[in-house]
Amino acid sequence: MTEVFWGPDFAALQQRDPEIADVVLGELDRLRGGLQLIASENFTSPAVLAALGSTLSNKYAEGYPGRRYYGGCQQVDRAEEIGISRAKELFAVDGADIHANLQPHSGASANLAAYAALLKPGDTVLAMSLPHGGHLTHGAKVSFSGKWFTPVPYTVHADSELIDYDQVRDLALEHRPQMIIAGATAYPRLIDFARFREIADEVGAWLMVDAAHFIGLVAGGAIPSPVPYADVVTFTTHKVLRGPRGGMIVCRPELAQRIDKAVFPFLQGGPLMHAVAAKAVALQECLDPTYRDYARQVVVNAQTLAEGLAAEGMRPVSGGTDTHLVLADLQGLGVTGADAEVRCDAARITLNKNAIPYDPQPPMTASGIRVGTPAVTTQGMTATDMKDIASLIGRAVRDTDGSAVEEVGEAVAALVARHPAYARQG
Ligand code: DSN
Repeated sequence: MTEVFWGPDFAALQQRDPEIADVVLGELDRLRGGLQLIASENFTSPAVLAALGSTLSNKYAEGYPGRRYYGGCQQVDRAEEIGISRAKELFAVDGADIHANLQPHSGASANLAAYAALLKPGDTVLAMSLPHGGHLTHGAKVSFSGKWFTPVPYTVHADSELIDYDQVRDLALEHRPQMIIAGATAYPRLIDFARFREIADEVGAWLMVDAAHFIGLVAGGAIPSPVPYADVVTFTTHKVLRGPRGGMIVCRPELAQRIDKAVFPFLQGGPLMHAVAAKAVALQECLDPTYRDYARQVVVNAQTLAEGLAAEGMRPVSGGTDTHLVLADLQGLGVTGADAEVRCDAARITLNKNAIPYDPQPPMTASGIRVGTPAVTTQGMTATDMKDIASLIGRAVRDTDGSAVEEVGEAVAALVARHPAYARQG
């Protein structure tokens, strides 16, 4: 077997660049020493990290397997072919044929590629409003999606805080969008993809599902798949899916060429082949039956966390969650999302402030927090731990003078010590 000359002990990095080695180890300490509750983060496996840190990073491979603009692509072709075939196995529903593209560098790139494949500049896109849980690339004025296209935002219902499907239909009939997007970054509930398909068909629009947040739950069979309903499904690979940082697209086979050409050469040059290989590793991990248990536990944990936060006076938006994330309204405690984020951070609890629907505060202040269970579930935490976490968040958020920081921080340290992330070997 070929001898691998780099090791997992960072010896080469420490010798060559102690400053950056210190950053890498410092980040590992941060991950191990606190609670990681950012809903869009997770802990990738050592196998994924090994593929990421490999010499595949050196290879130029513009094009697709068997059709490259460079020689020497035999091995990277294998990586991409294996990854594509795993993606099809994982995401095809009832044996239906699908196409997969593993090259997008990120979720935003995947979304831009979907726009480029299906639309022309100026076309109208109906998508969820950013302050109601949508994404920058769903029509925000500061993004390509708002500058080069004509966005029409839909919202959640003021009472139920659920997507207002009647409003989506009304807006679709009024504006006749060329594309409708389902999917969000801060929406805790299941999305009715069949309803979106119906509305898209009624007005002759493409249906794109941005599944970045929940595709891992789909992969693990914990929630229904958008694949049978959407023309194109875009997603990131690093959230619940637990792969490397990056993007991916799954689409109907008829759209394969349009999607592939939009990713390369329209939008990107050389693919990141180390990342493509790492995506293939993550997809294989998702095909393992244990991943289904993981995905189910992520949801159970989020539901328990939502109940615990409610008991602490932090109202779960929409009354709870069906997924991996909870959006909690802190107005009842008189604490802003920004203050809560800072107070939790001081006590080693990492989460983010987040706008809630119809938020009276500006986004950098926000009235809510968003928490997710992908990372803590990877650490092996269960519902009992979620109750403790809710109580620790409650104490940190209410800690106006910093007097509880030490005690909460110590309780967090004790909790993560029982469920170590990236546990030391031996
Ligand atoms: N920024 C990501 C999130 O945290 O949800 C979405 O791209």
